[in-house]
Amino acid sequence: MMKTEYRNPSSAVFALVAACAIAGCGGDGRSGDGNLSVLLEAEETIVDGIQAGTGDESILDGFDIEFSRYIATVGLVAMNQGNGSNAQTSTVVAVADFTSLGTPPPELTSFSGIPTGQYTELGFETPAADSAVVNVNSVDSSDVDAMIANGWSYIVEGTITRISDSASKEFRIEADVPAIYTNCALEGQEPGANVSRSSSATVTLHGDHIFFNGFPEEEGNVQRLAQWLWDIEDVNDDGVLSRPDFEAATDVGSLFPTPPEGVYELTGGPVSSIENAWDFVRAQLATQGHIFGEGECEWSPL
Ligand SMILES: [Ca+2]
Repeated sequence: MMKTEYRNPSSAVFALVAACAIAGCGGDGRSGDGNLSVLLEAEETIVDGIQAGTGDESILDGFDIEFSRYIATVGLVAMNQGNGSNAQTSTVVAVADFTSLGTPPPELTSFSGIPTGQYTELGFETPAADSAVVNVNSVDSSDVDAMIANGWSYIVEGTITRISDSASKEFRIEADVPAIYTNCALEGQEPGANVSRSSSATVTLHGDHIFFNGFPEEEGNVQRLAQWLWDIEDVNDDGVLSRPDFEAATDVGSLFPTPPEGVYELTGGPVSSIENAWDFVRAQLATQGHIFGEGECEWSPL
């Protein structure tokens, strides 16, 4: 990278600034041989759904979940090599339907000509989209326009099916979830991502947190339950469970029973006080950002 000989220092600085403008790098502007491609990935729960069963990652109370659309905005990747050194930021925000990202995984953004090494602090956001949003996999323009107009980070649509009688209900979650994820790290590896001459990192969205029984720092002991979604009433009688219905579901104690009756623990999440099912959904969506599949990130309060 940047092999051009410059006749004077000011033109070199200009070229570096221009390269950063194209590549989206920032911070102190130091250049190097490092190149990082940041890819988008969906957890298999988004693509394959979540099945009823007794397994560690099954829905334990007898419901199947399928997602027909799982559209999200992801971007504003930021990273540095510790204490802010060699900070790199990307202004790119992408919108993608995570049910159909395909292979190889699409690129969210890239950094070119940056210092190599371990970027120990790495994060990203699920911000409100604006007109500059990059449509990664042909999301319907009507959906993108609605996300921009309403400040939504997510359009999640799917079906919940009760195993006992095969009855089903449709749900559609259109939500503003401007979560900021920081200090992402995959257990067993150095935090963040390593940047070499040709390297990649993966931003992964999970699809099952709205069925978690709380807001655990680690997902190992979590239980997945869906009775609460089934119990929401279609108060506006339009045949789909959506925001007005979730907001009208205010009996938090029966939807998300705490011990000894139930297993929910609603404290410690991104929404300080969960007053209805909509608060619960937004809070859980704000914890779904990961790197490299299962790498956890710290999340901000909404
Ligand atoms: Ca409804």
